[in-house]
Amino acid sequence: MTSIDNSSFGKEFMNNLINRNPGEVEFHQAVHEVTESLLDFIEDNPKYKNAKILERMSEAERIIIFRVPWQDDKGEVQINRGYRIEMNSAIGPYKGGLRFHPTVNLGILKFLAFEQVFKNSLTTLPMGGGKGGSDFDPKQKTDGEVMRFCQSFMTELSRHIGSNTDVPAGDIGVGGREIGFLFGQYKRIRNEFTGVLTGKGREWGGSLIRPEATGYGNVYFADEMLKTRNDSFKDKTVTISGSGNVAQFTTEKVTELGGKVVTLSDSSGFIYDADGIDAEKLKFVMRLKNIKRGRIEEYAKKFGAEYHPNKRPWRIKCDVALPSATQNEINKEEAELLINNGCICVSEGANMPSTPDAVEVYLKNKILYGPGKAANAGGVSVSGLEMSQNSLRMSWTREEVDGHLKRIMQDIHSTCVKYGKTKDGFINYVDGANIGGFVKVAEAMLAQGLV
Ligand code: NDP
Ligand code: 2IT
Repeated sequence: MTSIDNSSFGKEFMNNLINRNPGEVEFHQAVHEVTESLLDFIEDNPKYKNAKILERMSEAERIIIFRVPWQDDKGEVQINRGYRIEMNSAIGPYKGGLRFHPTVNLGILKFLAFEQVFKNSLTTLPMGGGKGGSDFDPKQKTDGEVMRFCQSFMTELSRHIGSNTDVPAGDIGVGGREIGFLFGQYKRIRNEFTGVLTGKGREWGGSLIRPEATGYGNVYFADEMLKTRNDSFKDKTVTISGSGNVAQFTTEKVTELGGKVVTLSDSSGFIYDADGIDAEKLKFVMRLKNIKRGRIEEYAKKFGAEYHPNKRPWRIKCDVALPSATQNEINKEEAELLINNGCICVSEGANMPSTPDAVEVYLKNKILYGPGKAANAGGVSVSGLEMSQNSLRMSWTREEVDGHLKRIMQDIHSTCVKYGKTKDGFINYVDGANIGGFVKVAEAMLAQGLV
């Protein structure tokens, strides 16, 4: 397999990308990974190379950056920065979440938007890719402050989005509460009730299973990977990071399938509960995180579990690891620790949680490794189904949506096998997802001319 270091096209392409996007290290990382997978494929298919498809895909169609002024409860003026990256609309309207977190910057949102294009293509649904957000930190803010921020953010964003143009959703720091405030302001400004956001409440156009979809979808995907080795979640010990939307519903589905989840985390540390986080304990986590908005440390106090401040859970022995917090949260040493402790499967609920040298460790050891753009595509898939239901002015049952989600995750798995199976039978899901996601978008771009 050709790698960037021994391909003149690859080296020149990456050098140009880094020079044109200085300092955006996460964006460089995401493009580098995809390019490694695509080099041979592009050489074998000169039509993509001649039309400079990869060069065009790594340049956003449009980027919007704007001021978000708002007033806190003390009456003090606050200023944040808002963004929307409209990355690629070859196969459908821009689609992807909004992240509210103090670390948000242009490079992080560009990496997320770039990955989203491939992910959305893999879902089989007609969605282009985008991402947005703000450096606003919802933690320790009152509901009133979050509402005023969301209203100000949407006052500008509303000119750039629409149900056939760009359809944002949630991501880190953006859940049901924020989507509600954003939707209310959009409706007021544009005077239209449309499916302009997904992740809405079920009383006002939201889809059943959307809150569960990313976590459930990742477990369905990991289950498909396990099946290729005649294995399942039954009696597996599972480590999970994060304790937000994705981590919570991942825990629920793993437990339902007979696995035992022993860790959860937040940005302050992780908890280790050797007895397993069962349905009752998960209810406590959901109340703690979604209503009280407290710290995971409180779990350890309540249930007498271990709490490890400022640490990540990867030192804990497990069979399956499901990172569900943030990017670059597993490094090379942690990947080695996982494997030395007997881990056979890593499936990513978060976007790009493993550093490139951690991924190298997984592939070298031939464990089952599901990269985020395939494994966590269940969230945006049910967003796509929410858009369909909004267009039809109908809503489907839990069973119907869950059935679609399962089928989509199986289809994504098959696509990864189709493009990622190597001669010795090993499935390289990284190559499979990158090539599988690329083809549909590249063909659409070729058909649409120089756009
Ligand atoms: P939430 O905001 O609900 O939860 C995020 C969790 O991750 C929290 O426990 C948070 O801890 C922790 N976390 C966030 N940033 C950091 C950090 N820098 N270091 C350590 N811990 C951190 O977000 P989601 O559950 O929605 O998202 C989690 C991941 O899943 C993200 O990578 C997101 O991009 C990805 N994803 C989400 C989808 C969705 O549908 N929501 C779809 C596909 C992927 P704390 O509370 O302390 O901040
Ligand atoms: O990273 C992701 O796929 C998401 N945050 C969900 C995007 C969406 O539009 O539902």
